[in-house]
Amino acid sequence: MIDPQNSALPSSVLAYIGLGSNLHHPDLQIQQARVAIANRLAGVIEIAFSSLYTSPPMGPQDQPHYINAVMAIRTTLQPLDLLHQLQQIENIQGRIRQAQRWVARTLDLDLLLYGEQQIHLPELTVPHIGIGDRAFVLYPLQEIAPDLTIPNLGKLTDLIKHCPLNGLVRIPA
Ligand code: A4P
Ligand code: MG
Repeated sequence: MIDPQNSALPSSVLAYIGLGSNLHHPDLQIQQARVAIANRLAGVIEIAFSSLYTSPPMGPQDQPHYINAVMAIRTTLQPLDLLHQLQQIENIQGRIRQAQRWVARTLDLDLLLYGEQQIHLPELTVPHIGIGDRAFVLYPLQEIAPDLTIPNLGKLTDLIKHCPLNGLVRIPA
């Protein structure tokens, strides 16, 4: 559960990251990314990490099932700096960017929430554009932050009521 009083990083912001992978041992990709974010990024500490979940691909169906998880962090990084650090971790883990959206990838790191901020930049939209209707984001979020309210969208519990599982399965630890 999230401890809002956590003060290990003064003046930090509580942010949420969505992790996804469906290539080259997805569970290991997620684990490796967790370590990179929590242990190797200056100005970031891990607050909570959900179970792993598996689900069929959203988008083109000719690709493997995904493994997803969400992570809560506290960070002193500004949103764009955090995004760039996450993209660098994607690149290190062999992410190949293609023109076509939603194709198979070794690692996708999405900045889901950054405090209560709403950000509309060419490079960065926060809350993440898909946060309100993706089972593979909402259900893991519910596990680590059941009382969460998402700017502009409302309570997580209400969003979940309107979001079928769509084949999402939690993987026991
Ligand atoms: N960008 C804007 N806002 C953000 C943000 N909040 N977080 C920009 C991260 N990036 C953000 O992303 C494209 C551009 O989005 C970036 O250059 C960044 O500046 P990308 O990761 O390069 O490409 P993408 O992931 O293919 O596109 P997109 O539209 O971000 O896709 P999503 O929403 O990430 O979805 N099915 C299952 N079951 N599980 C999944 O995790 N993921 C996707 C990708 C498709 N199907 C899936 C899953
Ligand atoms: Mg993405």
